[in-house]
Amino acid sequence: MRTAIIGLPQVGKTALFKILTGVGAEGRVGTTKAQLGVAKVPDDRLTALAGLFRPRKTTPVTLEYADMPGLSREALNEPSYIGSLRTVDAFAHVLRLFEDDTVMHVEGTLDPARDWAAIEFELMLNDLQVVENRLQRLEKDLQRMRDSQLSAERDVLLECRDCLERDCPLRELSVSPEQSKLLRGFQFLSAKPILAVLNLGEDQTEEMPAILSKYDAELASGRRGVGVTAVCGSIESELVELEPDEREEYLASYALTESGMSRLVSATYGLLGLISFLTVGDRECRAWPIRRGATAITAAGAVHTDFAKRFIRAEAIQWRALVESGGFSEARAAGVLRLEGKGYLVEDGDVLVFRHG
Ligand SMILES: Nc1nc2c(ncn2[C@@H]2O[C@H](COP(=O)(O)OP(=O)(O)OP(=O)(O)O)[C@@H](O)[C@H]2O)c(=O)[nH]1
Ligand SMILES: [Mg+2]
Repeated sequence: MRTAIIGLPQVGKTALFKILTGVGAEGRVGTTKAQLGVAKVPDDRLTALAGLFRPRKTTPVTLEYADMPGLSREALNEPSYIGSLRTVDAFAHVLRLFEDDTVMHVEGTLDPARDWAAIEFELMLNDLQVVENRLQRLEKDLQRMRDSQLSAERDVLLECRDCLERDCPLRELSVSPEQSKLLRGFQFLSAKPILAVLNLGEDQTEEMPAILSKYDAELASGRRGVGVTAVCGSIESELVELEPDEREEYLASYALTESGMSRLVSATYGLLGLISFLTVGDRECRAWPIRRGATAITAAGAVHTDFAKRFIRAEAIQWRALVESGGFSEARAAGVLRLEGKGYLVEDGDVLVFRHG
């Protein structure tokens, strides 16, 4: 799962990318290629389970992030830039709220709502071009022959065009599962889930809750596929230099509780429609990503293809019940360990043991 960090020039994308992934990004000025790195998805449940099982290894879920150069109309005309945007699963759109006289904002003034709209506009404009090109071809083809598949495609593309012309991103368009299949190959930019990342100055942390709710109402409320989170890049970059036990104190001095990076990654995860199940043992405790609504057999296949092929049953228990019981045999004795079949809908935080032939 890959998320592209996008936004106008000089809003703090690369700074956030470095903190998120620990990957340096020197010497990439002027390139339109994305830099890739991975971030761990923070998971207290995994920590608690590792406390119980004392495994040699603890493996969290990781998400891939791509640091993109500042998004401009020119960049959007660059095929390699567009290509790297099309293939991602989601966007994290960095919006600048921090003041810094040494690095001017491209527009001269700070206005996150304006910047948000500017990028949304570029995404939609690009999609509209793709839609119109395809529609032209389709009309020609449909004049020559009748084809129900092609006319279904034309119908849904007309709906897309209508939506875009109303200034409405494609993530808000309701389509049937069949239509959604027809659209998948286009990898429309405005159809991807997007997280607004408000990058605050150090002096704004006390107002963070108020700023968050303001932009949540303005950008995300009532909209599908949009999330809002706030970070403070400069505090976060200090934070990664500190020992874990010093972090809490440092955050508290800014009236903050949880690291903004943890919130950012968790928010991306939710927006991607992912939940985690866990596997445990004295060798490894591990969190696994899976689509919300996936079944036990899909979970088994994520761990090992053989587990899915020779699936018999899954033992399932919520992580907290397992921790509170103190182990599998205790949980089994207490009757809180369940036996589930292939079609069981995995829940976030389930610990699963696969029985296979
Ligand atoms: N005060 C402050 N400065 C920041 C913050 N984040 C980034 N900066 C500064 O802003 C400038 C731009 O940061 P980058 O992370 O390179 O921004 P970018 O969005 O990647 O820029 P482009 O890739 O050129 O579009 C740098 O000088 C950073 O030091 C922040 O949270 N607070
Ligand atoms: Mg950058």
